[in-house]
Amino acid sequence: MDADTADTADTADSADPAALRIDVDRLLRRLDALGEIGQVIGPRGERGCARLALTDADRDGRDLVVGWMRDLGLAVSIDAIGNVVGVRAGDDPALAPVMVGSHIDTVRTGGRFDGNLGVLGGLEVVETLITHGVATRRPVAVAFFTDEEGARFQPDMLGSLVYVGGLALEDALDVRAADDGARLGDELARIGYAGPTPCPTAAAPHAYVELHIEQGPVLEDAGVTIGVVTGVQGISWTELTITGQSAHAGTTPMRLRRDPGYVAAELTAGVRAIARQMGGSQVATVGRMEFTPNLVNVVPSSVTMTVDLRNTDEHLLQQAEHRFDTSCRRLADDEGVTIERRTLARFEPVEFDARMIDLVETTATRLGLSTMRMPSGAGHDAQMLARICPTSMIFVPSVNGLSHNLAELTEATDLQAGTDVLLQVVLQLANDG
Ligand code: HGY
Ligand code: MN
Ligand code: MN
Repeated sequence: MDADTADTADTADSADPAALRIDVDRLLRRLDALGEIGQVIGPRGERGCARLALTDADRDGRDLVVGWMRDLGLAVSIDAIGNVVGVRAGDDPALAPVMVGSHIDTVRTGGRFDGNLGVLGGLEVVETLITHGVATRRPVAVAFFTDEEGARFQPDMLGSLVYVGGLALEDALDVRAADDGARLGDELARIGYAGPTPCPTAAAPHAYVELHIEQGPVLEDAGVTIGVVTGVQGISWTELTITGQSAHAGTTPMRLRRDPGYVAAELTAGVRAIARQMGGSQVATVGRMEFTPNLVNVVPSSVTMTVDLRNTDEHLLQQAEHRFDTSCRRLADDEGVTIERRTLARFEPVEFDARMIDLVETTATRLGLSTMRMPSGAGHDAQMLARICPTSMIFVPSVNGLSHNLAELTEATDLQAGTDVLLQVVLQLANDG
């Protein structure tokens, strides 16, 4: 148990559960301790994180969180894709648990809150219940899922997708890393997290609630504390390999070139034009681009790039994909290059359970917090858990709307508010029938 907890444990009282509040200083201490693993200091002193999935830093972060779970007396299980679940027993062990959680892997230029808040906020909820001697009918489970980010191994939300049966375990274990080609299953074994618990999960949770930073500017702009998340937008990730003709940069007339670098540039500008023309929630991103041979005086032989398209509406997302596909064909014909495409991730938009959305909203309102309903622009493990149990999310504001950025920050008052909402939602779910 956390040092502070030890001296309060024997003052456990059965305070009115509705009046319980979490200890935000204890939560901040854990966020800081986890944030120091894989810490990256930015040029202006920003404290970010680089804990790409299944790296040594991910292993060290996992070990730290599993240690905290065990210190709290949770029953810890690790499944065959490396998902970790710590369970606090309820009065009735036959009842399915209420699950909270998220992920602790990060992107390469990540922050200390993305994912980590949902996991450590869950541990804070459990520790608050323990220190106040508050029992629950149902068990309460705190989970972190493998490779939510999909930055190294695609697709994203890979661990929770396997957990709910959306991706076969063997196929997931054979995924190759985008950076060094390592096999996911080998990396999982190397860091010691190829667990014995079978997946997909044999039993669905009673409900799943994920506390997460918004990662955008909406709540901050509106001056609202709690985002009541209604669902997650659709995601379409594609990797393109554009192959042309490598040639001398000085001697090759423009009319004789078959330049994949030019096509990559046109496609990059093209996806932005698609998003601008479609408007609404359509977003488009080219996040990765690699030239071969990547030399100043050589027309490239090939370019590998990724395209991330998202929309809250499936039909519109398909429309964006179709527009992009049309521009690929036209440019390939015009420039005389070939374009191979590989789908890295494709998830339709997800709507969360209406009662769970209401529960988050009424609970936050009861706590006197401002709320607004909103879809999630980012992908989350919750969109996978929604396939097997009633699910919702709680958002708290991101300062300057930044995430996947070393400057990612959420104020302590908002961490307190969001985790208090999580605590009260868990208490209601863990004691319902
Ligand atoms: O890409 C996403 O939305 C998430 O961060 N994996
Ligand atoms: Mn996240
Ligand atoms: Mn993320």
